[in-house]
Amino acid sequence: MSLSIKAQTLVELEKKYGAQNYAPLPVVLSRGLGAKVWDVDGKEYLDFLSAYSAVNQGHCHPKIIKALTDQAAKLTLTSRAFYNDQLGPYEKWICNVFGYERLLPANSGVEAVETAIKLTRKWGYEVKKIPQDQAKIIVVEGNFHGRTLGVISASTDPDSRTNFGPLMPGFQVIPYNDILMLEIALRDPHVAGFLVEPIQGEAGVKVPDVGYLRRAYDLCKRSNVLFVADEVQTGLARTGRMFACDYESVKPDVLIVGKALSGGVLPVSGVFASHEIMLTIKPGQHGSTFGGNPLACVVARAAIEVIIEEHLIERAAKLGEIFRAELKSLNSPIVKEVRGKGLLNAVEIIPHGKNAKGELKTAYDLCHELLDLGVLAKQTHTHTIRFAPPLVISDEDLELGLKAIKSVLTQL
Ligand code: IF1
Repeated sequence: MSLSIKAQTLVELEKKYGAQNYAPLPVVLSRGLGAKVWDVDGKEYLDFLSAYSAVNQGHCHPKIIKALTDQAAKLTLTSRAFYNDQLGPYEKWICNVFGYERLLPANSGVEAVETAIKLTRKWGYEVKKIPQDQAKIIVVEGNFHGRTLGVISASTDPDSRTNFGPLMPGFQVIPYNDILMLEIALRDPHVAGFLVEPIQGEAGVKVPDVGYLRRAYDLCKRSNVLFVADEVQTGLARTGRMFACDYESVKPDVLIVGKALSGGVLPVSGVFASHEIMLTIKPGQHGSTFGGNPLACVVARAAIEVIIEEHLIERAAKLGEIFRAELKSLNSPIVKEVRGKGLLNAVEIIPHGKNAKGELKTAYDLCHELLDLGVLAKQTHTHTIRFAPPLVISDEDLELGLKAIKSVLTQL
């Protein structure tokens, strides 16, 4: 489908003036509400990406927007050089909701991950007494924790790391979903933490074996190592629980939250931990200009209230079962696997047919076909399409989206 002049003009501006660190699908969006977005020509789409699970509450949720606009007219940012009237009440409220003693507020997801890494190392030196500069953090193959130099140093994806060196030492990589390898890695007395996504998002929605998280947590406790969960993408009702770790009643020592913490309205993230862990960072040892700003506090509280008030946890669990069952029942010859939890799902396809260039079709080609059918989805790696609609999607719209996805998956 070719773009209109209006859309093409906007694309050209990005191509001419912007860094080219993305290759977006050929669609130019201008409005969103709930599970729907509209392009500049008024065409309607169902959003099956949710900005990578940042829009769990749906686009422009009225309650969140009202919280944003009311506070924006009062006070948006003071810096942490002073107190403000929103941060303390927000910290108390959200720590109570999530069951933690303390919050370190941040902005982007990767900033929260970097903060968690610093916190884990600090605890390692000052509580576990690991020799200076010897602290290690265990990570897993296929991890994705963001794009800053610290976390790409843990990455096993060449696209994330090549020619960004020298990288940061102190990470030990083991296979995902491999308890024996974790047990062996934990024998090293210099390990401070184990950083892991409860379900690997970018790796293609890789769900570990039942019991993996629980056994990993228990092994960490036995080795006096912090279990650090990156729930930036899996958190906040996306997988059918408030956090994916809840499926195994695992309460991470350090919990990293982002994306839907603001409902996609502005960057809000945070790190949750106990007094003992959190208070290893003293005044002047960490911070950020916007971290804990009053606007973020009121937006985040509204975003979490929406999840609770609209029962989005249960909704994600219910709709996710329907979604996976309907795709599995297709028995499509081009579907290798349907996997996920709640409304974080992915379909791995078998290359098939021919695209316009006469090459074997990949997930990218199917995403283009879905675009023409009014469904926005994005491939992750060559043969996997992630499907993650806003959790507020109606039953009818889920069925509409499924109809388009099924038609693309059953074409031969
Ligand atoms: C991009 C991927 C998803 C994340 C987890 C931390 C972060 C992310 C588990 C960092 C961010 C985003 C980054 C965004 C696309 C998207 C993504 F494809 F890159 F890998 F979701 F899977 N932990 N994921 O998924 O959070 O700093 O971005 O707020 O880089 O294009 P951030």
